[in-house]
Amino acid sequence: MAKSLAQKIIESHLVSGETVAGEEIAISIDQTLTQDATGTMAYLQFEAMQVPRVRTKLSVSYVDHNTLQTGFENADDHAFLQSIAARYGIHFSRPGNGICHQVHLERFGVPGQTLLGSDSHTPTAGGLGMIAIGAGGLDVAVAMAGQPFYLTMPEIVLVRLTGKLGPWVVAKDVIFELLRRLTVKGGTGKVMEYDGPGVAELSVPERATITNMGAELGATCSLFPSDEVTREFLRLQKREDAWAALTAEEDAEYDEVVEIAMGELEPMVACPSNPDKVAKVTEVAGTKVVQVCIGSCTNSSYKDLVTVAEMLKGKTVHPGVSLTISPGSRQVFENIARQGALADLVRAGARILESACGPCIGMGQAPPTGGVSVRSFNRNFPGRSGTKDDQAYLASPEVCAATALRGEITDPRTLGDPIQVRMPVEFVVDDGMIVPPSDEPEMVEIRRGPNIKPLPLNQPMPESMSGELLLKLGDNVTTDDILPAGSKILPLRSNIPAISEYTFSRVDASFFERAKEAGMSFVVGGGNYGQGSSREHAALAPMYLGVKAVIAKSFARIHRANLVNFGILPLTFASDADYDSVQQGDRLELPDVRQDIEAKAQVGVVNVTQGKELAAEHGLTDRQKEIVLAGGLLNYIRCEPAADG
Ligand code: MIC
Ligand code: SF4
Repeated sequence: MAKSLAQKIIESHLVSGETVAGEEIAISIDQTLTQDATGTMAYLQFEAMQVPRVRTKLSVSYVDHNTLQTGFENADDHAFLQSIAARYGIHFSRPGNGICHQVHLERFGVPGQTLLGSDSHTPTAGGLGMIAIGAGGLDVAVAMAGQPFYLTMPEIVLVRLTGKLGPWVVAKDVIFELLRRLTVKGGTGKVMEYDGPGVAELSVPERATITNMGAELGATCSLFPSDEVTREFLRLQKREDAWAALTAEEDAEYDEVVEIAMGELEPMVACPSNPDKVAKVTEVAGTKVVQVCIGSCTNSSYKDLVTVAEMLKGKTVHPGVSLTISPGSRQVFENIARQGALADLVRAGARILESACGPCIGMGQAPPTGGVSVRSFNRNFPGRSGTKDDQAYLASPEVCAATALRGEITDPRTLGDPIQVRMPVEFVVDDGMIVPPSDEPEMVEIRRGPNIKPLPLNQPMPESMSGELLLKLGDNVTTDDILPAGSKILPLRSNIPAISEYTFSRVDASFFERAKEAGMSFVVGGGNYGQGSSREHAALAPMYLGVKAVIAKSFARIHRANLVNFGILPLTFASDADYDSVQQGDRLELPDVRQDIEAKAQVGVVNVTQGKELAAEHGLTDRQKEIVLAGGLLNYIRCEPAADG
C-alpha cells in the first residue's frame, strides 16, 4: 500500500505498536520544545527523573508567555529556566526572542523529524514537514529523558488543496474553511496531511498558519510536504542543509479525503467565542470594533506584518480602535524594522508590543467591557482576552488591518487591489538571543526563586472512591475554563498550591472552596472536554484539590493524556442519557474502581443520591491502566527499571 507522508515519518520513528488507526504506538522524538508557562513544571519533572543531560537531538526552552514582569514571579521562572537549560543541554531562547512556534520554524525545525512540545500549537512546525505534536509538560520531560512518546495512531486525512487563493483571501481562510466544515472536534484522532497542486502556492509561514490552527480542529498534528518552497524558506534562514524533499508516495491511501478549492474561498472570521463559529466577513461587516490585535504564533510572520504595514501606510488607525502589533520573533521584528515597515506601523498609530504571546493569552491589552476585539490569533474562548464578557473575533491580518482603518469589521476586498509583498533576497538572521547549553554543566547552579514550589504527587488509586459531583458542565469545556491564564494567574504556573485556587474560577467561583471541603470529588463534562491548550495545570490543580475522576461524553486528546499522567481517571459516559441522569451535587461511588480498571472495559459508578447505577468506559490501554493505578506517570516511572545511559 502506498504511504502517506505522515505514515512514512511515523514509521521511521516507530518504537512499538502497529501503525493501525486506533492502536497505541510509541515513537522516538528527535526534538522537544517547551515554553515558560508549561516549562517550569516540565523541568521540575525532568529533574525528578535524574537524567544528567537531555537525550534528544535538540531541545529548546523558550520564554514567550510570561513576559509581563509585574512581580518577581516571572523573572524568577526565567532565571530557573535559563539555569536548567545550561545544566541539562538545552538551548535557551531568551525573553524577547519571540514566540516559540515562530522561532522554532525559523531556526530549528527539520523536515522529516519528530518534535514534541509542551504547547498545543507545536504542530505549527508541520509547515516544514515535521511530525510535530503538542503534549503535556510531563510527556515532554519523558521525551527529553530519551523515552518514546506514546499516542493513539491517528487516522490520516488528506486535505487536497487545488486552485489559487483569490484577491485578499489568505492561508487563514483555508483553515477557517476546515473549521467551518469539521468543527473544533473534527480533527480528533486525526493527522491532517496537506497535498495537491494548491500546496505550491503557499509559503512556509502560510503553511504554518494552517498547521498551527490544526490544533483548533483537535487534530493530533498537521503537516505539509517538504518541497522547493520549503527549501527556499530554509535558504533564507541560512539553513538549507536541513532541507530534504519529502512527499507522500504516489497514490497513497488515506482514511479520509477533504478537498478545498482555494479559488472558491472568501475572507472569513471566527465569531465569538469559539474558533469554529466561522462566518464570511460579508456577513459580519459593519460590526463596530474597539480593538484590533495582530500577532501570535498563527499570524506574525514577516509577510503578515509587511502586508499590514503596506495597508496602513500613510493612514491612521480609526480613532475608536486600539491597534496592537506583536511581531512573532525578534527576526521578524528586526527585518520589518530594517525594511521600513515598522516605521509605517508606528506612524499609523499601532501600539508595538514585544515579540511574545501577549494579548493572545491575556497578558495585557484586555479589551474594554463588552467591546469587540478582532485578532489575528487562533483562539477566542470566552474571557481569554482578560475581559470577562469579551467579544473576540479571529481573522486574517488583512481583515484585521482593514478593520483597524475603518473601525468596523471590513472586507479587505473593498480596499482595492491586494498587497503584493516582495520577500527580501536575504533575511537578517541572528541567534544572539539563543543561549547554547553550558560546556561545564556541573558548574551551573540551578536558580530557584520563591515562586518555584515543589511538584505535588498523587497517591496510588484507592480500591474504591466516593465523593460529590462538584461540577457538571456542557460541551467544549476549554482548559481556559478549567484553569484560566492571563496576567494575574499565569505567573503562578510554578506554584500549584497557589494556582489551584483559580481552578474553574471563571465558571464557578465557589469551586475551590467546595473542592477543599469535599476532599474526594468528581467533575462531569460534555463532548470534547478539555479542548484547547496543553497546560497540564488543568489536570494538576484539580488533582491537588482531590478530583479523582472526570466523566465526560468525550475528551480532547492532550487533556485526556494529562489527566492520565496525573492519575485522574478519565471516564466516558456510555450514553447521552447517562450524562443527562447525573446532577451537580449528586454523591457518586466507584466501589470497585481498581478491580474494574484491571479487569473490565467499564467502571461501575453508583449514583447514591439518585439510587441509580451506570457503567462508564475507561478506554485505557494496558500502559495507561498502570499509570492511573500508580497515581500518575511520575509514580509509574519510579517503579520502572531506570533508563539506560
Ligand atoms: C495557549 O495558547 O492556550 C497556550 C497558553 O499557549 C497553551 C499553553 C499554556 O497554557 O501554557 C497551549 O496552547 O498549550
Ligand atoms: Fe502563545 Fe497564543 Fe500561540 Fe498560545 S496560541 S503559543 S498563547 S501566541
